[in-house]
Amino acid sequence: MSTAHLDTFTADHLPPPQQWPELIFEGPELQALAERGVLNCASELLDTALQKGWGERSCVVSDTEHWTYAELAQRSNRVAQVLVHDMGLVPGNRVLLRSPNTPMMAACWLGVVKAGGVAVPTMPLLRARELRVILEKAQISHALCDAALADELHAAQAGSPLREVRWIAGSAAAGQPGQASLESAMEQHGPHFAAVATAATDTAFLAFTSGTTGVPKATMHFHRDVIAACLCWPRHTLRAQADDVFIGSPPLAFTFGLGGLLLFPLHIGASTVLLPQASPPLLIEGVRRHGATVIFTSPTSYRAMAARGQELRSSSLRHCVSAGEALPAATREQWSKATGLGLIDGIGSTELLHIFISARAEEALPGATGREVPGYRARVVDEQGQELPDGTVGRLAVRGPTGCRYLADERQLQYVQAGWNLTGDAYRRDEAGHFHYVSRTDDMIVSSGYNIGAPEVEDALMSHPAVAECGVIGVADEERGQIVKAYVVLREGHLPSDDTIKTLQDHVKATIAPYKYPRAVSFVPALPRTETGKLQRFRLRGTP
Ligand code: 3UK
Repeated sequence: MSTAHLDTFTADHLPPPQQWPELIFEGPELQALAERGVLNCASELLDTALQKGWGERSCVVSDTEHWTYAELAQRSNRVAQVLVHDMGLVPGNRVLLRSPNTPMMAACWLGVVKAGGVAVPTMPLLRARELRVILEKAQISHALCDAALADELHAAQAGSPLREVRWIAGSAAAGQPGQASLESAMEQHGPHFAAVATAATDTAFLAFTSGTTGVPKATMHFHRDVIAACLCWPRHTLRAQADDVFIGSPPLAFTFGLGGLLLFPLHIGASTVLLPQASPPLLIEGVRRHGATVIFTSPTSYRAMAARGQELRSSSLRHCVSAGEALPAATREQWSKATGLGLIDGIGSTELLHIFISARAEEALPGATGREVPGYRARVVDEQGQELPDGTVGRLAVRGPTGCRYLADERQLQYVQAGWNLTGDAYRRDEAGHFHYVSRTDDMIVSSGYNIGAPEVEDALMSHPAVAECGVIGVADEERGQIVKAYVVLREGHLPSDDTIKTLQDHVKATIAPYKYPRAVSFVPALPRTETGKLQRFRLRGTP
C-alpha cells in the first residue's frame, strides 16, 4: 500500500489486518471512493469547494469572526506552512490540537491534515495528567494550543515527546509572553499551499474515546473515512442544504462535533457557527444571533432548552440532531411540545466516526433510535455472534465504510469480532427494521432473574412532571442479586420526600412492567456527566 507518511508511526501501530472490521462500500459514490488511491480529505473538502466556486460563501462564523470558504482555505494553508516550514512537520507526525470550538480550531485541524500531519484534537477541559497519556500514547511531536489553555499543556510537556508548540492567541491580545503567536507566524506565509498527496488509507486524525472507564483508546481514521462519513448519514438522513447554518455544542475533539460542526457543513457548502461555550442558554442565543437552521446537541441539552422552547418556536431552526446518549421518548415529546420541532436521533461512535442508525424526524418512532443509515448494516447478535430473531435483545453489530481501528490496543479484539463492530450496546430490532436501544451491555440490570435496561426505567421516570433528570443503576442485593436504584434531580417546585418516592415508583409501575420499578430512589442536585454529555453511571455507583 502506498503512503505519503514519512513518519510511519500510525501505519506501524494499526491493528493486525485480521483484526480489522470488514468494510463495505455500497453504491456508486462509496465504490468510487474506495477506489481512490490518493486522497487528502482536507483538500477534498476545501480545495474542491473553491473549485466549485464557493469561495465567497460564508463558511465559519463565531461571535467575533466571519470567514468565507476562501478565507478558511487561506488560513488553513498558512497553518500548514507554519507547521512544515517553521515547526519542521514531516507527513505522518501527530499534532495535538487544544482549543475550544473556534474558527481558528477549524483552520488548525484542516491545516494539519493538508500538511499530511495526523490531527489529534483534544477536549479543552483535559488536565495535565490526561494530556500526558495522550502525548505518550500517540507520540505527539507538535501542538497548536489556545493560549488560554496553555498551563495544563505546559505541565504535561516535560519528559514527553512534544517538541514544537505554537500558541493560538485568539481574541486574547497578549498570548504567551515572549513567544510569537500562531497568528503572527501565519502572517509570514502566503495564502497558497499544495496539500500533501496522502494516500486514501493514510491516517488523517486520531480520536480518543470518551469512554467512561479505563485507559483512553485512540481510534484511527483514514482520509477516506472522513469523506465516507460525509456521504452517508448527512446525505441520507440529515439532508441539509448549502443555505443551512449549522450550530451545536459538541467539541470538535468529539467526532459527533467534528462531523456535525465542521466536516458535514463544508462538504455541502453550508456555513457553521463555532461557539467556544455552548451551554443551553448560549446555544439559544447563538441560534437567534446567527440564524442557525441545523443544531447538534445532547438529550440533556434539549431538555434544558425545552424550558425556553417558546423562544425557539418561531426561530430559524429546521433540523435538530440528538446523539451521544439514548433519547427518551419523553424528551422527544417535551421538545416538540415546547418548540414545535422534531428531533433526529442517531447513534454513532468514535470508532465508527459518526452516525450509523438514525431516523428523520418525520419517520421517527418514539423510543427507537431509527433504522440502518444507508451505507451501513446493523444486526442484533448473541454472545457467539449469531444473528438473533427480531424482537430479541442482544448485542448490536455494525458494518459499513468506516470501522474500528484502535491504535496499538488489545481491546480491538473486543470491539471487532468476525468483521463486525460491536458497539457495546444492547439493542432489539422490531419487524419493521427499527432498532430499539436497551442499554449499554454492561449496564443491564439483572434483578430476580429479570433483565432490566437502565434507560428504560429512566424513560419512565422522565415522563413524570416532577423529574428533570435521572440516572438508574443496579445495586447489589442479597435477595434479588441486584435491585434497580434511581437517582433523581427534581424539577423546581417538587420536594424530596417519601411521598415523592412513592409517587415516582407508582408512576414507573403504571408505565412499564411493574418489576422494573426502582426499589431505591435517591434525590441528588445534579448528575455526573462527561464533557460529551454522557451520564457516568460508574460515578453513581458510589453515591448514597
Ligand atoms: C452511546 C447512544 C443511544 C452508545 C457519537 C454520534 O456518542 C458518540 O460516540 P462515543 O464514542 O459513544 C458511543 C456510544 O454512545 N450512544 C451514542 N448515541 C446514542 N445510545 N442512542 C443514541 N442516539 O452507547 C454508543 O455505543 O462517545 C455519537 C456521532 C459520533 C459519535 N462519536
